[in-house]
Amino acid sequence: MSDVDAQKRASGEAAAELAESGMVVGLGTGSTAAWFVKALAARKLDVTCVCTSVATADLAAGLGLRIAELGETREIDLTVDGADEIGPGLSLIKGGGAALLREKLVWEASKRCVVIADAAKQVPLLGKFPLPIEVVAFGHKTTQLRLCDALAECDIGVAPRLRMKDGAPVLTDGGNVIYDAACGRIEDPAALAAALKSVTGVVDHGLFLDLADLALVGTVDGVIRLE
Ligand code: ABF
Repeated sequence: MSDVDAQKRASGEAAAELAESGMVVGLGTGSTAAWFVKALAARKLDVTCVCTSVATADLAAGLGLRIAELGETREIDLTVDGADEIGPGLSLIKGGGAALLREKLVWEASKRCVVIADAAKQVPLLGKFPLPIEVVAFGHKTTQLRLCDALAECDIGVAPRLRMKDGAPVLTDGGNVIYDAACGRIEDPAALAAALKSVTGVVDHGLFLDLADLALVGTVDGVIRLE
């Protein structure tokens, strides 16, 4: 197992210790979240899980976890999920796994959100990881033009690129497309978030601001807590 995988595993397993029987637990998406799901299942707790993607739902069901749809349970007690970048104030970039919309919906419905990651995800300033932006598929090329204008208004002079796989646009679980904006440096995440959400055709974006309550980061010296 690589150092990065070991760090992801350690952070996921540490997060699994936060769960208790009787809880409603939100399950994130990605390889780090998968370690959490496996560790949670191994604890054989009496929990009900709400999943942030079809992929996570498949993993959780295969491990025997009870699954419910978002909104069909009482409030979510604890959501644990990965991230692509962890910046100042636990500001995050998420969406590398194309699950940002369902992730954000589950996070917004949770009492407590814990982000898990390997050490490389922690950055002094958000933006090196291209910012995922979820866009309605209908007329998305026209939306991309308006996205360029919105980014320019935030002094980010880049053109977001349509995420492709095997020669076709990547579609999210919700049937939308993803544009990735290689911002480089995001000096004012809140301003950028507001500008992106004002663009007709944009469903949401990968800036998770003021949503994480705790980060558990796997490092060479063990798991550190960031609050
Ligand atoms: C998911 O986890 C995504 O939002 C994010 O892009 C991804 C990180 O993937 P990994 O844990 O595999 O590095 O929540």
